[in-house]
Amino acid sequence: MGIINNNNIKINREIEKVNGKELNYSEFVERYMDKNKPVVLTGLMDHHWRACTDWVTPDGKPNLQFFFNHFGSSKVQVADCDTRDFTDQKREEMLVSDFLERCLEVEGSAVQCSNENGECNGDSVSVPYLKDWHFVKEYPEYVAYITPTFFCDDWLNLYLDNFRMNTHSGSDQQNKEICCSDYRFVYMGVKGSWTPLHADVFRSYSWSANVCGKKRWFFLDPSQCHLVFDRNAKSCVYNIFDEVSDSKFPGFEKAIWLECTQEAREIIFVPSGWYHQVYNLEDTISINHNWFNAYNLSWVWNLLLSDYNEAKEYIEDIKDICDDFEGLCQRNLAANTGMNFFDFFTFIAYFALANLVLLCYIYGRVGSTTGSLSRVAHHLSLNIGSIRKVASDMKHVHALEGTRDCIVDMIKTFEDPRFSKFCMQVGKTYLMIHEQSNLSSDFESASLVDLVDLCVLKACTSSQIYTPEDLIKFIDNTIAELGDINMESSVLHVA
Ligand SMILES: O=C(O)CCC(=O)C(=O)O
Repeated sequence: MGIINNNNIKINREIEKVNGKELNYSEFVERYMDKNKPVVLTGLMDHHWRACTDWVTPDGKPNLQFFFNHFGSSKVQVADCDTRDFTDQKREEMLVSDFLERCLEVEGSAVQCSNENGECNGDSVSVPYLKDWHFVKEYPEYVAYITPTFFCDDWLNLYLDNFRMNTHSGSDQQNKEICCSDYRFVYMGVKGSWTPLHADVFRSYSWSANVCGKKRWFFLDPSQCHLVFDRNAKSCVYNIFDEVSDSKFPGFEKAIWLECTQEAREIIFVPSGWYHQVYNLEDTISINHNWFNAYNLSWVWNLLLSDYNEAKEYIEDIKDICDDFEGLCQRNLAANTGMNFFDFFTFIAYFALANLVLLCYIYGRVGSTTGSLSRVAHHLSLNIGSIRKVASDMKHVHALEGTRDCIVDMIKTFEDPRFSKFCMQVGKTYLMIHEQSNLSSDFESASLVDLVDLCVLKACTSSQIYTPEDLIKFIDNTIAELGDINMESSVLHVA
């Protein structure tokens, strides 16, 4: 398709739409996740999603009464789509019941959206949009949906189900404020509600499933993202349908967008670093997860590094009068970005350890990594390779050199019941993804010693990891110890 000019933006083509039932896991990885390419998937939201029945009326609208009766007392964040607050919309905390009343008010008012760009006419009643509702955390017993297998290799949520982020960020109060319990959300918005232009938190992937309603998405390939920033590469266009100042955003007109309309029961995969703006064309409920894994881990590290440099530059003038300038930079990074270098390093160290434990398990169980578990072993090797590569990039960062805090103490970690549970969950996830769930009972055990001979791992290095070099050494020693395991070349030969 040629370039269409939609108001002031150029749209090149639509996002591919594929029947998810006709795609297997490795095809999804190869065509979309690894290539960092968006896709709309149909056929993955069957009737076994409780959300698709309980939350929707027979005529396909959000069942407001159901939410009122069952979840009315939940506290949620509601954006006022008409009011900008820096880079986001103004948000207010309120009860779900109050949000639902606002939705009814909007429905009863004269406000109607005149076109599919979400532009409204008539008297302005602010358009409410419930966002970022941690529904799974709040209602763990109510299983509203099953995460499709394509999106299960989710390190972010697996980690946060067992550990907290920001444990190195200062006071407890600050921890409470910053701490994000998970990145699994429900969104609910009336027709005309929308989300301004942004790229996702941590430059993670996201998937977004329409339980009911319809969304229109506009995407910008990461290679073009500089075009929506100002000359200083600091501030980003807020709404691509505003009059965008040519002198402030000189590249904007050159940007070429992709678009798509996502219908009810379709899921969109949003790759890392793609800026996007989204409109609800109808009253819509969606489920939305952010996640990352071996394929986009370097995006997360690169974002942290660039946000850190920016945070540091911002307070450079107080460097000489600040007792702990580096600590302040890290606290600011955690507050602004959601994690700092130490959170991230702890995160990757735990994942490295868990993946190595699981490789030892496979080796101990079947004596090699060929045979039925070979795809799982391949996946674990790929994970370790990706972590090693990122750790290798981290080596050069001054802020992480010679840190005096031990990031991971292996002995203590192996004894920590949270780590055992984490390993079991990671193990079960890969068995499920690679259709080996018949072995899942191995991961019902509460203790790691039932799973693997920890001596192999304990023998590999000193028990404490302080720096990226320590982590790399630990990985290399363990791989060497496991000897003839058929590891990915990426594990062994990363510079
Ligand atoms: O559905 C929306 O309004 C926004 C969702 C979004 O931006 C995302 O999934 O990253």
